[in-house]
Amino acid sequence: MSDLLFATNNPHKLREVQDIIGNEFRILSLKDVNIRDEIPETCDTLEGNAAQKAWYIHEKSGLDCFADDTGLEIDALDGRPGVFSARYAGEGCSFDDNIDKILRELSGLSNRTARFRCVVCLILQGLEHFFEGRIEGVITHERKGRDGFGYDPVFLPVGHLQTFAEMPTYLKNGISHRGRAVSKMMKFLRKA
Ligand code: ITT
Repeated sequence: MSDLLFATNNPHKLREVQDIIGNEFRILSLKDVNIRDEIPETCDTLEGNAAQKAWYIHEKSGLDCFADDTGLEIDALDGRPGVFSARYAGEGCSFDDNIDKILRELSGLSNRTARFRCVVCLILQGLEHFFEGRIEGVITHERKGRDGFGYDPVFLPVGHLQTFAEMPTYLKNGISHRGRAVSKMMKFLRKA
């Protein structure tokens, strides 16, 4: 089984990706390789940030690795929070602060369509490869469910009756932006 280092400081993402990949590869965390850095994320696109995170950790560790940058794009907010999803309500804000902010901005608006877009950048033998996954949905009027993380309690994927936070992880992973992007990466790795 090969090792692949996942360049993330988000433990929720790590758990999801370990579940998606199963035991085909062993996913190493930054803890496993003793890297405790705050990874720089200063680009204004998901692609740019995914590449920045992956190269930063590749250069530190010398290992094949990948990073994921994800944004929630809300149509009525011209695609915000998008690349600013993590700190939408300000530096040091919580998931709850971010949800409160989007619910406030959407209040009174009938168009609540949105999508999660996830870009994975894989550095394999010194070359970068990109994989994208997206899922369309709507932003609910209130939080529902306790699982997942981030904006999951207010994201209702199209064709489903449960928000991402109400679904068991395997169901979210089966249809999610991250599940789709990582599955594309796996397909590529099987052939590499
Ligand atoms: P790393 O950069 O260390 O991977 P991060 O949390 O900063 O962790 P992102 O910049 O990609 O990662 O994530 C932006 C934010 O988008 C994240 O903090 C969550 O609030 C939200 N988010 C990402 N994936 C999500 C998901 O699957 N469900 C709900 N919200 C998600």
